[in-house]
Amino acid sequence: MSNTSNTALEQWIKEVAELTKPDRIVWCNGSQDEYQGLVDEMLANGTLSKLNQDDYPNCYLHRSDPRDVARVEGATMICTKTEIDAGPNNIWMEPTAAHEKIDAMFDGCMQGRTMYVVPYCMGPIASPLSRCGVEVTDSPYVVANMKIMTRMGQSALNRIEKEGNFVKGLHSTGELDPDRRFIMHFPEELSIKSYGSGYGGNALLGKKCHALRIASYQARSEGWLAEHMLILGLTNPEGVTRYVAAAFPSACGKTNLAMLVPPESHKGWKVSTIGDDIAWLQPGKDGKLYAINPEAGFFGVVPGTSPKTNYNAYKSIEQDTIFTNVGVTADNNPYWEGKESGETPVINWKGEPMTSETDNGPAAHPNSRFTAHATYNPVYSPESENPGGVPIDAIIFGGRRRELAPLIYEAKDWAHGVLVGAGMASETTAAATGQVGVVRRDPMAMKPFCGYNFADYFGHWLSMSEKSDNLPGVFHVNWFRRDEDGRFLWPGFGENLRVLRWALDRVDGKADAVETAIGYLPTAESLDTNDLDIAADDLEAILSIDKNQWAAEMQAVGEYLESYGERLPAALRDEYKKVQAALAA
Ligand code: GTP
Ligand code: SPV
Ligand code: MN
Repeated sequence: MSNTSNTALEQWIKEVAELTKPDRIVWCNGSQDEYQGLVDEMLANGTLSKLNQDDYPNCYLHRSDPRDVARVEGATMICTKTEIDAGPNNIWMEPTAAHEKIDAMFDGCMQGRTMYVVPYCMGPIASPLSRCGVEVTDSPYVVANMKIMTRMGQSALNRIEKEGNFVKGLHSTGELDPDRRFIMHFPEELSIKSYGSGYGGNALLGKKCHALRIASYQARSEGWLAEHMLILGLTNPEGVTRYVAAAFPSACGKTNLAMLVPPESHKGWKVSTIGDDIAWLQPGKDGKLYAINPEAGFFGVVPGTSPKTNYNAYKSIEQDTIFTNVGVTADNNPYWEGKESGETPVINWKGEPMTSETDNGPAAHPNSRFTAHATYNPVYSPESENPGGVPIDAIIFGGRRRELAPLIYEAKDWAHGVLVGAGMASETTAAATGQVGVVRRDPMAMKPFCGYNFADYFGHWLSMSEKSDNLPGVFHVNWFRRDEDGRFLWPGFGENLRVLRWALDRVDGKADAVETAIGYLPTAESLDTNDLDIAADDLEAILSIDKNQWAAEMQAVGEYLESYGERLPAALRDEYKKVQAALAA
């Protein structure tokens, strides 16, 4: 009996089974019973443990292998036929050699295990902007996470059978040996092969592998954008809602901004969440860019989540949540740094005892994550299900910069906005293995996620102005400026609403600005600072630029862009030269 009317899918599953030799094949239907069955199985074999079910109903803890806690950019590859198509921004491997290398690892790797076939849809099932995939995995943890993070199971399979096409993703946790770990992408074949990791971005193939690396490649040829962006709705006291998309690098504030709670001073304002990590944007008939969130859940950074910093995330993870790599209290509640619940951890994320917060810490791994369904967010927007997406009025780029970048500035036009995105830099975080806190170039927050040559990607961004005559305003923000003692100059979190308001007022032509060489900055009066707790000289520092520092920065941006060689669009070169000239004037 066949499991699907799609013969390509049936055939591929047969080939994969012949290679990996599982004991059993399970086609996932996405039901709640199926999810509970997987959870029970993982509770029985120790992959999950129960948290306090009174305080945290249906919440579970997963402790991963301590060597498998983040994305591995050094083992992530783009395997296009020619190296130049992957670009200097990616690690490239020739496709035939890549298949050979990773298939040798997959050979027989599922012996004694179950192979799960997981059809999923990225985006609302009924949306023409959505795309489907099938992930084959031997990890029940991955299946359970995919159930929360995507529209998974029968409804996705139905769409695949109707449409015919899907992205193929093959995954095995293998031996979890860091030396035998590869995340390979074959954009020309619309396929992904991931071996040796169970961690989110490496293993939940619908997310970064499909919705960003493969999708960005498809988007280029089809005229849309697949971006590492949150999408939020901002409703003013008059009840008018506008939509904003924002690209910040990993662990730089997307989830927090997407769920923002307006401060006391902003009664009547409301933020609602469409998405917290990925946006697919496409020009609509009216010339505006429309965005959908391809995901259905949050795979968010746990540490730092408190009722004060991110109340809505805190509420989202009080039930039906999978916690990965957090600590535990004596009451068997999940514990993490910055929870601010007055609790004390007794076991750290590795399962080792702790006698106090500082003994044998941190309690939670800095990249510990929660997996929670989007609808638990108190400010979840039903517009997340709108098949047509939401119209975007502003695109905001941002990074973690202790110096240099002001609180906000506006690009002068679309092409300048592309430069602002392409020139982004940010301090590295625990979301990927490697050193933390080092400033690196991270164009559009897509350095780890663009499935093709960045030079072509910048060209594609520039070309959107030919496809759409009502593009969003483009801005750059920085919540992370610090003084010499490391203190943040800007209070951030809820107060970021003031910055969003300024951006939308600029789009509407309602806010004043100072023109500088790098773009438009708020005047002291145009940014609402009523009831804001900030020292005058701190405010002054984040609302101004240092020309000498910026001349050095633009020199570095120019050198970085020129490293892409002859594929770099001439229009982007013109843009950075214009800014350099303005800084020199
Ligand atoms: P990924 O899921 O990795 O893509 O990350 P993300 O961009 O969604 O990051 P997230 O919102 O989880 O934020 C990561 C860290 O930034 C947390 O430690 C937050 O507390 C911190 N953060 C977020 N917003 C602000 C802010 O406005 N000010 C300051 N100082 N820190 C912030
Ligand atoms: C990120 O690292 O940007 C994340 C987490 O959002 S992961 O899914 O692992 O990519
Ligand atoms: Mn992310």
